[in-house]
Amino acid sequence: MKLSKVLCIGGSDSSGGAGIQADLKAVSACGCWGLTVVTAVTAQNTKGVSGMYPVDPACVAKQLDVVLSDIGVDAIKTGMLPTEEIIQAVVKKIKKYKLKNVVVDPVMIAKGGRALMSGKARQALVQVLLPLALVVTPNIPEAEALSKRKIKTLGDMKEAATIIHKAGAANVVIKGGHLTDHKHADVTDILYDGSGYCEFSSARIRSRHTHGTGCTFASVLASGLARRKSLVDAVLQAKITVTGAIQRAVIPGHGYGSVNVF
Ligand code: PXL
Repeated sequence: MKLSKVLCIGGSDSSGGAGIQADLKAVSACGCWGLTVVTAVTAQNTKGVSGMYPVDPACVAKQLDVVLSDIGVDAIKTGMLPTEEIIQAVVKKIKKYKLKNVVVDPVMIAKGGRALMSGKARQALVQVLLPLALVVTPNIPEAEALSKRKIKTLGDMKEAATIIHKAGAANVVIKGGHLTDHKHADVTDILYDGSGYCEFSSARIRSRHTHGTGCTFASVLASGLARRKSLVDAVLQAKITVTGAIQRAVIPGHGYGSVNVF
């Protein structure tokens, strides 16, 4: 069988729940081969992030060159990109190697509130990385930051998706888990492709043990694309997998638990 390869570009989470550790677990659960380019090392446990150390952009560029010149990839997923210089390095290599199936998870803030990206990096993400994305996967706070709009309802989510699409991403998935509009018992994620919306709903699971949901979602989505699923099928698979992973969450420490993809 052909090996489907997914390159995960992001930060290390020493607690094992999010970041490239979550990415590798998700990609492996999907039967794909995961490759990693580390952009930052975080020192964190289940109670929060206590240190954040960006990697030298030249080191990011070197990791990308060596894997892409030899191994090649079927899809890539970006997560934590802490600085503008690292984003520029990633963008340069996406262009150099003409990478397709680019999934951008616009990681901005950790669950405990710690910023994982500088203000300048946010701007660079919108200006130079979003235009290269096949799909971008913000949660509600990230979609609010990207669209500069408050999101309270499903209608607001749809409006924000059109704004983020206009900013350059070919397709936009907004995940509804953080929606405060608790009129609905369901969590609805939306996919907007520039012409229409697809809605993906599941029953809300009330849990605080959700560390790693965003990384897992985007990695399963990238794995689906690597395996040549349609975008709609890959998003559906991501939704189903993350919902199950929240139900099976593990609580390895004394704070928040993490999703469990296996
Ligand atoms: O879930 C976002 C995320 C991504 N990458 C790293 C993280 C986190 C959240 O804590 O630590 C490395």
